Amino acid sequence: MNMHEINFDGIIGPSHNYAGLSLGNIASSTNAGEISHPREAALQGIVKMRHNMDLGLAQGFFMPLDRPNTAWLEKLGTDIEEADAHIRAAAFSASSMWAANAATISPQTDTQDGKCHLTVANLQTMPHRSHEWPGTLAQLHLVFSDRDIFAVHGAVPSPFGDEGAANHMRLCSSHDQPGLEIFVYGKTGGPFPARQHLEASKTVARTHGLAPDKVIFAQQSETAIAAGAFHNDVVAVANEHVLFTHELAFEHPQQLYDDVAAKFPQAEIIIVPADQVSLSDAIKSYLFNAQLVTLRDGEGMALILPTEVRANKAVWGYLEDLIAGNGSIRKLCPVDVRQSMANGGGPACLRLRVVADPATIDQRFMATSEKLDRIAETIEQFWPEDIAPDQLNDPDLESQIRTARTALLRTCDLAELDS
Ligand code: SUG
Repeated sequence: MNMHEINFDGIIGPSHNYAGLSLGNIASSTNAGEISHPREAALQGIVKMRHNMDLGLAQGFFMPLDRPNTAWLEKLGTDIEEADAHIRAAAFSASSMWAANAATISPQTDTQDGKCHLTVANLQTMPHRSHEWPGTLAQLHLVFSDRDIFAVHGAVPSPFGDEGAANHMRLCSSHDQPGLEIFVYGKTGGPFPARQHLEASKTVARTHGLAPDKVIFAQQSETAIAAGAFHNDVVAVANEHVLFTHELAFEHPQQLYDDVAAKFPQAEIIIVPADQVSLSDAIKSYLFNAQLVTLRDGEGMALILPTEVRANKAVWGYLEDLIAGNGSIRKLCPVDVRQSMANGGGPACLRLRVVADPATIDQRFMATSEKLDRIAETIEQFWPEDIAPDQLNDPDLESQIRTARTALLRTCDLAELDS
């Protein structure tokens, strides 16, 4: 087996719009009602994938889900024309682009049965995300169809909210070695909901067959959720032996650091102090929603960051000092994902990490430069240029969105996902 960390990016769907659906997600609320640019958004996502491939990283992708979700509206006893505006917007949401919320993954080195386990996230806290999982699950079954290697699980039952890998970190000496899995849950978040429930995290850890001494459950700080860290990956990120975190990310930080040191002594814990980067600056810039990746040939690690970090003096200053030091993080790579960022999704939100042998994946979901060219051409040709929120009841827009997705499925030889 030739194990690698593969980043699967959610291709940004043709219905990408700003409807302000995510309470507790500051960017989503701030940009509610703005005109979105789905074509530009999706192309930004493609450029990010190319960038990461150029760094030598293995890259996959997921198809956007079929939107608007009329089957969901039907279950609610309504349809696109009749639905209340917020329900209509929820049916149109392109939120499956944020693949970090698709599932939680435990690589084969961590599990009792030696398979790579994946649990699709129920995303039940937010109505617009609660209807993603059946479509996502269908796709996971296709991507990871080899039953000898992968075990794909259905969603954790209600009422336990599960938001997938956005609240899960893994520390290991290298990706193909056994890891320590950290599940981060919330209890309260001031005025905002705690989306990841402890019972959901425990369910995933049990279902994946993780050894108790290789698991930590850590509570997200109420202060961080109340400040807009609706997922832990807005305030912390891990890769191999590095945990990079804001000082105020966890409710009991010292306990977490002690647990990590006890269970994984090689850990390099980088704590960003609030007096250097305030929680508010961290959340506005999305500093921690970076992809922390291992570079080839012993060049250390890089942070693939949203370009917004450069505009924030405190954050950029901190980062420049960080890479000048002698820690593992040596390189900063800003990428432009502004269209996604305006809905609270940075570079790390757009990807799901899976440690596996790329040869065991359905190759239709693996990126090549030439395939990304064809996907970009399809996006250029079919994706709406812009969407204003009051356009969502326009039948022409609906049909353009469906035609666009169908065209992409054909481009990727995935017509079987057309429902
Ligand atoms: O769930 N935004 C997403 C952003 C998800 C970011 N993912 C991670 N942090 N991993 C969310 O809040 C906004 C949709 C809208 O407002 O229309 C939205 O769903």
